[in-house]
Amino acid sequence: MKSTLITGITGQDGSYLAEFLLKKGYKVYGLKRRTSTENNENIGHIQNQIELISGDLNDLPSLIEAIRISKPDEVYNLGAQSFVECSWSQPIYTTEITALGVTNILEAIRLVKPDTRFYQASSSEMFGKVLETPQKETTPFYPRSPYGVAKVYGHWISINYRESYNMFTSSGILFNHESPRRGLEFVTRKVTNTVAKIKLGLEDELRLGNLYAKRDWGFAGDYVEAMWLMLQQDQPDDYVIATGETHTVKELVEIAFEYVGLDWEKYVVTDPKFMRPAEVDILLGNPQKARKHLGWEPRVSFEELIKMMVDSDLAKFK
Ligand code: NAP
Ligand code: G4F
Repeated sequence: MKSTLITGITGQDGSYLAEFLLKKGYKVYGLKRRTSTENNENIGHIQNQIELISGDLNDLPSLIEAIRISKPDEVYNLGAQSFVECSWSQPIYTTEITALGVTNILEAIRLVKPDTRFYQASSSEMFGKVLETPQKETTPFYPRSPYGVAKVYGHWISINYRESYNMFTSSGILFNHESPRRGLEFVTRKVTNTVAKIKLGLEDELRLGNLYAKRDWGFAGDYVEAMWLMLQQDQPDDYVIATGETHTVKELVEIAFEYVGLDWEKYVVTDPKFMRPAEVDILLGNPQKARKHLGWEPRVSFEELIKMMVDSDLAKFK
């Protein structure tokens, strides 16, 4: 039985990946930081099949202990301060977790079990003010937020451990991926959750920032399979994971409102509070390399994704 350690197991991707690896027959360990109130919403349904280890990406001894306990064949480093907007109000914390946290977990692996295969959750946010469209593995980075800068560090330190210590480290440069388990602060879930509330008479407006930003949005359930595939290859490498389609926030809003039979223009209010100091205007990924080498394809379309999320939020409030 293969053993795996997932950091960020309580998050959106961590929960889908844990489900995926359990089905593959893995022994699944999850690193979980201490919180004063329970936040096991995403993993409650599998909690008796996984083992949680208390630790924090900012605390090297706890990571060393987590590697000692789990003796992992594979580590998936999904833990991060992952909300871009928050990275301007908490830039140092974001750097400590999203950037230095990667070195901490790599050091723990190097010291305790250097033959562990390592996945780093890199991000399309690294492309930022894009220097080429569509973006691929060789597109230069131009991050536009403290989060994006931290992810560039995490990406390069993973490559550096591959080259310095011959460790098996692969990074997935994942474009935005969403699901009913997405945090409420991200734009897709904010929209689908508020649309459900408006439909049920629980809310009467949706306040948003930039409606013209474009993102390449896919389904998180599809994307965790790509993470696993990367660690099954003969050689470590980095891959863009995306759908190859881009849509504006406005299109997302239109689809969600139309699905419940409402006119979005009656409810959406633009609020400068949600505008960012520096925006990423367009992301569009080229997943050709993943298609060719991993045999990976996204399955859920943009429209299906939004409808799935609206349905889930409607069911929750009903
Ligand atoms: P998420 O839902 O925000 O989950 C983040 C996870 O990290 C949570 O489990 C969180 O724990 C944990 N975490 C935060 N700070 C930590 C710390 N100091 N020590 C240990 N764990 C900590 O994010 P996601 O959407 O699943 O994304 C997973 C990873 O992929 C992240 O690294 C993200 O930056 C990256 N990524 C995401 C996307 C996307 O579109 N979703 C795209 C590209 C890259 P709590 O539950 O305690 O907060
Ligand atoms: O949903 P978002 O907050 O996601 P963002 O900033 O693209 O970051 C996500 O994807 C990255 C991959 O590219 C990940 F690395 C990162 O961890 C995270 O998962 O915002 C998407 C777009 C932005 O352009 C934002 O300005 O939506 C725009 N937007 C417009 N109004 C809004 C809002 N975003 C949020 N969160 N809230 C709004 O009211």
